[in-house]
Amino acid sequence: MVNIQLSNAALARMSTVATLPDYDRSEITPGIVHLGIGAFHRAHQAVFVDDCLRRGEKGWGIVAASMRNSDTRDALAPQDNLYTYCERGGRTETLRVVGSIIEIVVCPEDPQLLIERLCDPRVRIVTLTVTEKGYLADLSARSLLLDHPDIMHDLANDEAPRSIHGVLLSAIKRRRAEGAVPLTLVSCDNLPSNGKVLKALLVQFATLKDADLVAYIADHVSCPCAMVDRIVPATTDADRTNVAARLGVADAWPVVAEPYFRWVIEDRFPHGRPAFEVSGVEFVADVEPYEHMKLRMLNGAHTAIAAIGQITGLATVADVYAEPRVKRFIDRYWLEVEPTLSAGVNGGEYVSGLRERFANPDLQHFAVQIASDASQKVPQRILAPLGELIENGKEHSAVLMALALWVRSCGAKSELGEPMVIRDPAFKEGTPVDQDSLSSDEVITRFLDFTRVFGTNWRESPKFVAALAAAYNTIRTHGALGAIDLID
Ligand code: CS2
Repeated sequence: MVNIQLSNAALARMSTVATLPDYDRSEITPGIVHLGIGAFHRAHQAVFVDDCLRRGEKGWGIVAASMRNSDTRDALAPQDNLYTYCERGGRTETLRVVGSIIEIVVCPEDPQLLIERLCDPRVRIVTLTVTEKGYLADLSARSLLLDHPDIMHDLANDEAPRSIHGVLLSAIKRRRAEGAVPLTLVSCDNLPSNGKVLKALLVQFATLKDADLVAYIADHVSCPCAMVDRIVPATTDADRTNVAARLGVADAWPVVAEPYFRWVIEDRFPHGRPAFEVSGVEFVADVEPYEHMKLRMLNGAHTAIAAIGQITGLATVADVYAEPRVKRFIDRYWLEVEPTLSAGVNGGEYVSGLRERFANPDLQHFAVQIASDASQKVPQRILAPLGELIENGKEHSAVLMALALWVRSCGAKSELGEPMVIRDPAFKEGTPVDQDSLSSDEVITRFLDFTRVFGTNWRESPKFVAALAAAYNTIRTHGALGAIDLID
């Protein structure tokens, strides 16, 4: 049992098993505000910022914000916001204590403090990982959910914004009045054209709340698109125990990730940025080809694997992917999707990497985690390539099957007869379908009425409706593994 806790003071006494911050943390000043401090940020962007601080770029400390609850702040504040980044793959594990987060604020507790931090003239960049649902938007229509309580609240009130849009608009307005440089906003969420989407939503929000800011945002607030790639499973208690045993100090919330990473960003930072390229971050003129490849190949396959895990009771990606029928199916899936990728990216090379990454047995990446909020992931991951394949008359049985698997994974029970755990509030509100009491055709008809996923076009195609119902029916009849095995 380890009873010393990670902190600045503890660093001096720690063993050399981990790489420790080799810079004076008291000299670091804020340059970035991050919205959405989850494990992903701490295993990706915060590590690259830590690299910059190690190289002496002291002006890029991160003030991180939670947009929802205080869990991360409560865990990390007693440890001076230090935490362990644990890189796991190929039977090796390296530990690194990351010092780049200098403060954590909790928006619902004190939104004005967050706005204060965003208005610090030294801050020039805001990064975001608030997940798909954090944009409070119908993403296919690139339009705000105007009936969402947080949007309604933020449109009507100035004092205590709840949404990213309310918070950002308040900060943009105040910075402009105070003469601070405009912020550069970098969405690091898994959305196609994430920077463009963020900007369009902010402009829409400003049009409704403060029309005076519309032109300013359009002309001065840069929102580069970014593609982020690293698999970061949720931390488990076993991870905490393991990290504490190796470090010799307790860490309330370490993060675990695979060695692979990629961060491709459009280089539009008019007011400066850290020299991330030294750490291997790629700056390009157009992110779209990379983001298409990643969303469609990695995330699409992830969503299919997660659905199979949910249906069959296989717990982790590695468990599901160890099943030869799944490997074959996912290979087929990638083969079908590849023609939808832009020229200039190497889909084949990416796929070879994915085979290894999905098989990584050291990552406990649970299907239920990836399946969460699936209704907000399916459109960009599966429906987008499926639509293009159908339109171009290309083979798409595996992609269609992935969609049917998602539908089946929203049923009440798994194939083991256990209640399905569905963490997808938007889906639950939108489509209360009792699959067991309906025919396959009826289930699909009901699903296709869920327009936030499907829009209105898919249900208009009788051929597609029948094909999806047939794929879904195969899963009902033969089970998930049996159904994917039937694809020739
Ligand atoms: C996953 C992603 O949970 C999910 O939806 O597909 O978090 C995935 O692990 C990352 O995008 C990998 O970069």
